[in-house]
Amino acid sequence: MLKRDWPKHSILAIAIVATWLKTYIVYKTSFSITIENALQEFILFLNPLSLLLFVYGLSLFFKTDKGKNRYLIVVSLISSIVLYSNVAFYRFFNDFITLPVLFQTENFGDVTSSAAASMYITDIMYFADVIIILLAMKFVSEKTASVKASSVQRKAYFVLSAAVLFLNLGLAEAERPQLLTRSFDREMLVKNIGMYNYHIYDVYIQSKSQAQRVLADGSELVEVNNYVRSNYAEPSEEMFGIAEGKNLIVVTLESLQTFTINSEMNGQTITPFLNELTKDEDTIYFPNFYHQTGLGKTSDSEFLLENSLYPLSGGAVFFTHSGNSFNSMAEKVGNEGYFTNVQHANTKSFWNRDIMYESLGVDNFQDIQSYTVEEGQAVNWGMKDIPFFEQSVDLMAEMPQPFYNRLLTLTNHHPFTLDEEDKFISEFDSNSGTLNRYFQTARYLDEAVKELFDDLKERGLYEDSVIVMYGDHYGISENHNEAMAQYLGKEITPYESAQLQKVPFFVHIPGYGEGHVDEEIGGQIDMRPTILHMLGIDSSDDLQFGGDLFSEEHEEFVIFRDGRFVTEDYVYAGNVCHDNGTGEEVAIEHCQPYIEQALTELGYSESIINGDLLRFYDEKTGQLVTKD
Ligand code: GP9
Ligand code: MN
Repeated sequence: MLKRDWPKHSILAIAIVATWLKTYIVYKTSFSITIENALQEFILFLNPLSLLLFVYGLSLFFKTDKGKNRYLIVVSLISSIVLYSNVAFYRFFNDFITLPVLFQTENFGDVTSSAAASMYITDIMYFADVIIILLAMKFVSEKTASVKASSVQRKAYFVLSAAVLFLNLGLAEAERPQLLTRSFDREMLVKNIGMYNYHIYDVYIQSKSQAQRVLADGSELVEVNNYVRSNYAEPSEEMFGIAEGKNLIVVTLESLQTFTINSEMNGQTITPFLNELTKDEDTIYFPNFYHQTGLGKTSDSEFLLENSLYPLSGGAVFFTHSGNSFNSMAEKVGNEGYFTNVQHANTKSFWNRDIMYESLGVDNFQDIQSYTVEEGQAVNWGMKDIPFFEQSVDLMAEMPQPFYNRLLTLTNHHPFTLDEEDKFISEFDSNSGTLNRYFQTARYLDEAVKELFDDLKERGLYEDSVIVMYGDHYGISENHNEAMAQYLGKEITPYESAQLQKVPFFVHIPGYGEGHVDEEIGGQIDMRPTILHMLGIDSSDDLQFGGDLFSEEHEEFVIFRDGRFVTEDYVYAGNVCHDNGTGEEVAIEHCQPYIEQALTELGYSESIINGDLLRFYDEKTGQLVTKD
């Protein structure tokens, strides 16, 4: 029946329609793209078309059927691979792929294996268009032997494809003004210009940032420097130098969010030890502290900690700019005679840490090679936190003092699996296994921290140290909103989502005696100045965007990496200005000045990184230097 004469270029038309519809179906089924109105839905539906028309259309230049068919198959395969890679990546990272991630050479193996864990045989459906095109080639015979289109036809065809592109861009511009110049949000890009165009845009942006480094000459720093100077917060007299000469131990609490602290799940306490700390006389606890990480997750939090710069909007800065000059906290305390070290029981190349730590001036990195993982001591991503802390403290006891040592935990990491003997509480009962298990791994992490404190005391390291602990980023993504809503007993609106980006921040100073809960609103960008000042190290000449949380002058304005922000009065999320407290929408004018400032600040930070501008800055004198 199919073997009758079909109109000319039927196969081309089938290919375009098949890939177009498939892409739209994949958008709807495999990503959580928020659609607010019919126009947005229409843009989403339309957006794959322009590029498909263009790229498939190039087949019109082929002289033979065979060449044309081969080309169509190759295009459909490549587009399917691009789309499917995004699906697999999204399942794990809740984000779309950006080019630098693909250059994550060694580490990419680990990340892909994590993404591979969420691949299924039924995923073959993501290649449905390739199959349809193959079938069409087998069963459809086109009317004329010669497939070559006349040049007039071709011209008309490409004018049509350009028209679709302009229609798409026009609608996108109407829907989201300045999308391409201002957007920090990949979802917004995919939603408006489509997955395929987004990747082209991404390639463009990444090449541009490479070019930026080459072209930068340091003059850009003048403006940034003025901005940073005018925002500098004088240290608090009481806290400056409070931990001078002490060892500095910074613990990264993997995926720990503030909603677990001082709360219960089905009558069970989630973090008993950390709860005690919030009331402890030697601890200052910050409940209004936010993570500011992007795609680089843990590594972004490390970047914020070390540099008080924002991580990048696209890709992990640990990968893309590990060759840059930095003025890290490690380097600074190192200059004060500290031995600097990082402990993390994972392969050294993960997040490109081995290379980046060199750039950050970390003296030594104890990776998985420094640990002995006995039978039963590994789960999920690797070594369990309890034996990790135990061995870490042994290693710490050998270090020259004073030291600045960071410990990166791992057990409370997606997919939050544990051995039976490490489950101290039972699972939650929502429809999300991820959230259900998260409470148990968070409880395990809490237990591990308790043992860390004990181990430090046993080893005589505790008294001479200050212990800082922070949650690195969310553990529960928006994919689990329904389950989170069940747990919190309220709907997860964009406002609530922003609140869920709170991560705990603890400053524990043995012998301090004036511990309290500090309600100051802050973020990870503030850690560096806060800590440096506690150690009695001046940071007034540093190019950093954060401020000392203990300072009277600290500004309560936390900018998320994606452009959302929180101030004392407002929360800007989902492009809406909310009252910080009730969550109710308020007039956008209230947020407007902060929207501008957030964009400026993120832009400055981005230009420092992209232009590798710190190579033009002499941190000892606070002066700009003109040559490389
Ligand atoms: C990996 C660990 C976890 O070494 O830091 O990384 P994450 O996925 O949380 O960024
Ligand atoms: Mn992490």
